[in-house]
Amino acid sequence: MYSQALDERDPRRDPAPADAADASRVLRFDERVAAEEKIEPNDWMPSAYRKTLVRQISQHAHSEIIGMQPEGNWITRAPSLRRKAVLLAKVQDEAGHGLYLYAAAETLGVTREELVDQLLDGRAKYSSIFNYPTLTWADIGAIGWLVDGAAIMNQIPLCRCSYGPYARAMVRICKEESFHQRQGFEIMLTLSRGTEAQKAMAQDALDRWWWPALMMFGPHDSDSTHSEQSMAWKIKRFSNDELRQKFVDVTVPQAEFLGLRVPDDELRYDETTGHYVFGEPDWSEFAAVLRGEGPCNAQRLAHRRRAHDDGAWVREAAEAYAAKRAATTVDHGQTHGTRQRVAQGSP
Ligand code: FAQ
Repeated sequence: MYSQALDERDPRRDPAPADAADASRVLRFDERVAAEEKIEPNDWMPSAYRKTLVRQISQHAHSEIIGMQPEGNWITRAPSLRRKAVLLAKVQDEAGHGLYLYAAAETLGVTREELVDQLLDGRAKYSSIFNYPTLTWADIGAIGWLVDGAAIMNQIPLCRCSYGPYARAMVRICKEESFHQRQGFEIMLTLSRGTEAQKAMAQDALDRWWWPALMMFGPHDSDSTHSEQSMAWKIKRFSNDELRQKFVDVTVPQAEFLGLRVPDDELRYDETTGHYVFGEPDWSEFAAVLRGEGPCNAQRLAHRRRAHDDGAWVREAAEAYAAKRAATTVDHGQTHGTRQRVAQGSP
């Protein structure tokens, strides 16, 4: 997901030390992580730590931006002005989350352009969940309830991530995500207390979004390439399976409250463990979505590329404006400096 340049050592931040010095830096870094100190952009960090952060944060940022599409699809068709205003604000929040996250990734020495290029040319991953279609209004409820619900479960622990800029971005994002989750649940509650047709629509949305929501947490721990190291570095605080279990434990009673059925024949509450036992997601479907073969992968990327091209004039205008301001500041600075020298009697 990251450029070759980042695979190499960054000589400004990660100089080539002698072996002993390198070992002592790693030791100091590990001690700081163990002591729950935040690692900040100018601190020394192992290049593999930097690399995994760029990978995870940029994948997260791309997910927020691509994640605007399934819900954006319903802004013009929301059933009331109130619903429209709320949905518009939510989709706008997701754009903001993407921007905080790109900014956090940039502190690691990668440019936003580079990250966006990786998304647009298909090298970068984004969350599997956003490759499913939103077929009815109930899907907007299901996304808020289940997708934002899963996102919160995964992201609250990221507020304690060892990398300062990512942790701080997550605090704000999580506050907004909890509003999102509640608005989704409220849509589901309204539908499930409505007519038979509305209740059926809510059930159909739960049927289609349940398993993809469970897949959001990533592969089983035994198949997770990065979990062990990311947990040792305190980037991740819980494993994929632990978070998936927490999500199921919290969400099943909510489905019961809604009077909806979770589409899993193996689901049952285990009195002895105090947890729900649940069935196996279709991991071949997950793998296919990651390979770009999900129902909407092609559509999502095509739309993103089109939006990027359409926005070229905005980026050009912003760059021209920034260059003009920089030139004005230099002129102003020289004039000011000259005046100061005159006042001080210097030539
Ligand atoms: N989709 O070794 P692990 C949201 C990849 S934001 C696609 O377990 P890791 C808000 C993984 O990248 C949703 N790929 O990886 C919203 C790796 O491939 P790589 C996004 C996935 O990083 C709501 C490989 O599989 N949230 O919903 C997925 O330790 C509504 C092996 O996996 C975040 O990004 C997946 N589901 O754990 C927005 C949260 N799962 O890179 C709009 C931050 C795994 O080696 C509307 N990210 N892969 O090629 C994380 O917590 C972690 O990155 C995980 C994956 C848990 C997603």
